[in-house]
Amino acid sequence: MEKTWRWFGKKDNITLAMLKQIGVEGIVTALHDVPLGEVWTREKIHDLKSYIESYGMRWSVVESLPVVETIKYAGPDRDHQIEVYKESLRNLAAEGIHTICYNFMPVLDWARTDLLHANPNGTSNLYFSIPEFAYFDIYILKRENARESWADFKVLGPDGKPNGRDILKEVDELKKTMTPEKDHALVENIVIKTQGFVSGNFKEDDEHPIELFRELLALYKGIDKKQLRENMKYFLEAIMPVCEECDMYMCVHPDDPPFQILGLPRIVTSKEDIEWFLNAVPNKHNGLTFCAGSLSAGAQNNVVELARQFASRTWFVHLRSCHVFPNGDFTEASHLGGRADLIELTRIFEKVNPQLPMRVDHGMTMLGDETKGYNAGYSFLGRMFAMGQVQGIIATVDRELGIEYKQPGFFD
Ligand code: DNO
Repeated sequence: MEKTWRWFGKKDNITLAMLKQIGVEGIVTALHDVPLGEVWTREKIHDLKSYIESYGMRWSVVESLPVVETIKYAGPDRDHQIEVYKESLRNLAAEGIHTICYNFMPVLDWARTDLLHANPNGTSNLYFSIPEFAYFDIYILKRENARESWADFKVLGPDGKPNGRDILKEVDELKKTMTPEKDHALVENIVIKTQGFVSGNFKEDDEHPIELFRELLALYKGIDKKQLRENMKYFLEAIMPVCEECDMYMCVHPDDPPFQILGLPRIVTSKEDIEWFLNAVPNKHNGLTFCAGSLSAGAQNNVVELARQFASRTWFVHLRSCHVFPNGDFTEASHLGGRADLIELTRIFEKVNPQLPMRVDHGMTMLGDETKGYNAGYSFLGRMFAMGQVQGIIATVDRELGIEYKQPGFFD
C-alpha cells in the first residue's frame, strides 16, 4: 500500500519536511480554508498540490470533500449543492487527484468522550464511554426523547451480543458526580475540539455550539435510516456521471462510532450497510474507505471478513484498531493488537492492490505530543510509532507475497 499521512495543511504543526523523514509517500489532506458548500477552485487545489510536490510527495487522497447537511437531509438547495460538489470533483481531477474520502454521518463526524484517556503504559488515547455520551445527550443537549432512546439502546459486548448494560442507571449515577466544569469538558471533547479541524459543522470558536447542535438535529426530524439511504443513493447517482467522466473514486468513510446515536440514523456501520450502498449504486467509482478502526469499534463486525468481502471496492485504507471492553465502551488499541487484525488486513489489501493508499489513523499521545497543539487523535510521535509498526508489517507481508518493498528516503 502507498504510505500516506493525514496532514492538515500549512497550519499543521507537523510539517511536510518532518513527514518526509518518516517514510511518507503521499499526503491526505483537504482545502480546510474553503467554507462548507463552496467550490474548490482549480487554483487553490493547484497551489496546495504544488506545495506538497515541492517536498517530493504527492497529494494522494482528499479527506474530506465534505458533503453538506442539505445533501444528507435533502434540503431545498440540495441540487445546487450537488452541482457545487461536482464542480469541485472536476477541478480536483483536472489537477490529477482521483480519490475522495467523505462521510454520510448526519450532524456529527467521529465522536469520543475522552481525548486523553490514560493507557496502562503512561500514554493516552481516544476513548468512547457510552454512559458519558448518553449523559451529554440527555442532560447537556437535552434532546427530546433522549432518555427513551437510551432505555432501548442495546449495548454489545466484545462478542457482538447484547450485554444487558443498563445505561440509564449509570447515567443517573454519573449525574451525581458531574460539575459545570466536567460538563464543559464533555462539550469540548464531543464538539469543540473534534469537529472543527475535520471541517465539520462546528468551529472551535463557536460561542453557542449546543444551540447550533440543536438546530442541526432539528433538520433531521422524520429522517429515518431508509430515508437517509435514499438520500445517499440520490447523491451518488447524481455525481457518478462526473466520476466516470473524470475517473474519480469516491470512498465513503464508515460511521464512527458505528452505531446509532442522538436519534440520528447511521448507514455505514456493518456488512449489511456496506453491501447496501455498494449494490444501490453498482459502479466501481462508488467505493469504500476501509477504516479498520471505525469498523472494529462495532462489536457486530468481523473486520477481517469485511476486508475480504469489500477489498475489491476499497480505494483507501485507514489502519488502526479498537479495543471493545466487556461493558461495550471502546478505546484505541495498539496498531498491533485490538479487534482489527492489521497484519491480516495488510495481507488482504496488498494482494488486491499494492498501490492502494493507506494512512495510519489515530495514534497514541505520547512523549510530549500533548504540549504541541496537535489535533485530537492526530499526534506526531504516537502516529509515527504506529506508522513504523505498519511499515514493518507491510515489508514483512510483501516479502511473503514476493512484492518488492521500498522504504523511501534511503540509499538502497
Ligand atoms: C477521524 C476521521 C474522520 C474522517 C471523515 C471523512 O479521525 O477518520 O473525521 O476524516 O469522517 O469524511
